[in-house]
Amino acid sequence: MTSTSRPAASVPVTPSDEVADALEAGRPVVALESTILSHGLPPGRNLRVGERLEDTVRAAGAVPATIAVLDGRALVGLTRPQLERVCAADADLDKLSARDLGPALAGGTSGATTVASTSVLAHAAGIGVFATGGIGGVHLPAPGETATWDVSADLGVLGRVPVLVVCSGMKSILDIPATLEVLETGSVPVLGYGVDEFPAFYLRSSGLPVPHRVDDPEQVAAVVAAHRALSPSGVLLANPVPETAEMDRDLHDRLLAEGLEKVARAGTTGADVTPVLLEHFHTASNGVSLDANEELVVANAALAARVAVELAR
Ligand code: PSU
Ligand code: MN
Repeated sequence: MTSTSRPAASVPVTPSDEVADALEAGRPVVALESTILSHGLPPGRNLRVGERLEDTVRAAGAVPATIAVLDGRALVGLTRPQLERVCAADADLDKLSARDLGPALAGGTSGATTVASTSVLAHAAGIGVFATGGIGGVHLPAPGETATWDVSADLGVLGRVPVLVVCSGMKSILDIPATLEVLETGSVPVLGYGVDEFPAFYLRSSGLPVPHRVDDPEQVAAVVAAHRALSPSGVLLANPVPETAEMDRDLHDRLLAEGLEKVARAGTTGADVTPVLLEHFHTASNGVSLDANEELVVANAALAARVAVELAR
């Protein structure tokens, strides 16, 4: 079974014809998110990456379904003009988390979907596998604080929506140990792909042990199938950034310290924190972090497609 369950006719998602046909026939489908394109990558580059992700999924034998909300419609599988609209320099799309979907659909507005909202819409459409770059998590406390309430909705959704999310860990701009604890609380299995240490987005390792190691797509599919038979939560598959694209650790640590200072100085909070930090990395590293981001998300799309193919057997 590749899909989690077929949506009822009343579910307000609009699959493209290609995605609807694939789901109907039980062929593998991989969901892709749009926030990484609209808020995580610069215009121009984002469209090329969006296309490359879709091509990568196809090359591995699955159908890509990039998800976004346009004019109040939750689109599952974008046409080329729709993808261009999401990636346009003047798109000015909202960043829609899961709680924002109802207001956006009812109000006829447009927005890009995060890991949380993409997971919800993928599941509603009957898609069980989703590839992204890095999930959101528990943010680091502001200077002088000891804790934060800024915990990404991505974590709560993983705890209640049965979608396999393939990522390169959580962004290294987060409190990784705290995020792993919250995933445990949510009963989300965390799998390391070919590694014993949990990856950290731009870096291959966070230094923290991964709870379970898997080494091939067949093994991932077996774990997902067994988990789904027992539990309603999602599964997190962490695939480290390819070695050739990993960032230098010293450069990474310097940019992270600078970025956090910038966020604190500007008083940036909530949904704006992640895009501001990513943008700082991309400009201050002269694109080194952009290359890492592109290569890791492409690798995740390829792996997600291979797992979706296995699950559809
Ligand atoms: N992966 C990337 N770039 C991104 C994101 C993921 O490589 O921009 C997005 C995802 O949509 C994720 C969001 O859900 O960042 C997390 O935002 P927040 O920390 O505000 O929850
Ligand atoms: Mn947040």
